Amino acid sequence: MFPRDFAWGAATAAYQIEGGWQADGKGASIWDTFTHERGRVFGEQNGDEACRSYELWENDLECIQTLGLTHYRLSLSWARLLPNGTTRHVNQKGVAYYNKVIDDLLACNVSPMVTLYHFDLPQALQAQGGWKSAGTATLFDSYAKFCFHTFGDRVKLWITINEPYVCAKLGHEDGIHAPGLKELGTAAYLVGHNMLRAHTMAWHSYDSLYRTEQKGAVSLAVNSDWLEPLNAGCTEDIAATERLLAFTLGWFAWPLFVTGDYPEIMRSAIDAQSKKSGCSSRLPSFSKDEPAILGTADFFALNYYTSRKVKPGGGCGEKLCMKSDRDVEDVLDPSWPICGVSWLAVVPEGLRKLLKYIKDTFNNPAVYVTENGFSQVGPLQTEDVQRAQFYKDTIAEVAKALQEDGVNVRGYFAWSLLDNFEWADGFSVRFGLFHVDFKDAERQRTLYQSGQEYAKIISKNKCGQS
Ligand code: GBH
Repeated sequence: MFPRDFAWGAATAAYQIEGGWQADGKGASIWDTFTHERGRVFGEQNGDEACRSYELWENDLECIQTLGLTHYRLSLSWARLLPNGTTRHVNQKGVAYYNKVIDDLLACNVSPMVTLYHFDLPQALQAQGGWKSAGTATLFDSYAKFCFHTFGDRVKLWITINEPYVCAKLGHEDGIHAPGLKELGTAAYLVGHNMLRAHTMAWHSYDSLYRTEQKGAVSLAVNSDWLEPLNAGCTEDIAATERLLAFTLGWFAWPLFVTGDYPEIMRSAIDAQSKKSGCSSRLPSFSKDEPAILGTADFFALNYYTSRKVKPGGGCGEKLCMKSDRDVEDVLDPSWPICGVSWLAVVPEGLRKLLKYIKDTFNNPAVYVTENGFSQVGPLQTEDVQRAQFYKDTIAEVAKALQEDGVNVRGYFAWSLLDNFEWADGFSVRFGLFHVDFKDAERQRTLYQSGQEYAKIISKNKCGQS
């Protein structure tokens, strides 16, 4: 059903699994700071220890082998490598840790896909303005070059930034992710802009300094729901759906794949709201003096979890905010089952539709589904029948996208290898293919039924059979 070289993966992120938050000279990140403040995370939990993957990496490697993965997507902790965020001081213990991870993977015939940034900015850089500051993009570029130089002989698939949408909106508008800012209608756009600039600089660095020798590929991972008008025949709902798509997927994918600039729908909505309030546009512009952004993604990296129906609505009183710029409300279809978190309606066919949309809108790029998963709540219950079914159904939709819609899908990464620190939900929400016992000092990992199911799917397809 799948091509021979299809990437079968699972994904994790440094802060969610590693622990060792102060081990061997690691610097603090904004998630260390955020989780140590009261009232930020469910049950006042934090990732100080998490799955303890910093000490127990070899157990993770066993999990990876049990599943038969061909690829493993991990993220590097910027502050573990560069404790103050800059290359002036390199933490060699951190370098050694990731060298071992990468070498062990390759020794087991597993290809690493490496994310440079998955939400965990070094605290030292937050103190200088964080992602609101243009200088952070330049420092990210130096960090990226350091990583290409250090690990790029062995890593061929790179993600610069994971989900800039989430960093920008949840971190700087909603305040529910680190750094916990609620600066309505301004900071998120600035953060998104600097993240795009950071990505672009890093891609150009790779292209000019490393690509010829290392022969890898670099992209940025966008998250997007599949969106449909609440009433298929209603013009207002159709327009609202287009607006929300522009403000989520389009915000980052349009500049990278279509025009080198933000979607027109997004720009004009923000401009109009800004003008009403007598201020200049809150959406920054790309400068002609900077490296071009169009074409700086070597593949399309998509994190898909769920779907929504859309209609006009929103706003936040008199204030300017992203809600009033977007003027949309998204709702769940009552027929969609919900799993362990309220936002995750189970809609496997949404992935197929979104993949087709990406093919048509972004000029048929190579696509990796870099995250997709299903959450469970509660205690050890390794018979996670629903999730096993979810993976079967979702992968069947990916197969249809490949075969019937001709989407150039190159790989699929389940989120996540392990139950882990689920950001504001702490350890209460479990996304793993392996259960992790967080009460156990050894953090015992136990295969869920869904993990078994995924392993079966992989082994059936790996050899290009069936
Ligand atoms: C991914 O984001 C992350 O990359 C990953 O680290 C995380 O573990 C995984 O999801 C599972 O959550 O709380 O109602 O405001 C997926 C995109 C966008 C999904 C924000 C959750 C929050 C909805 N996420 N959304 S709400």
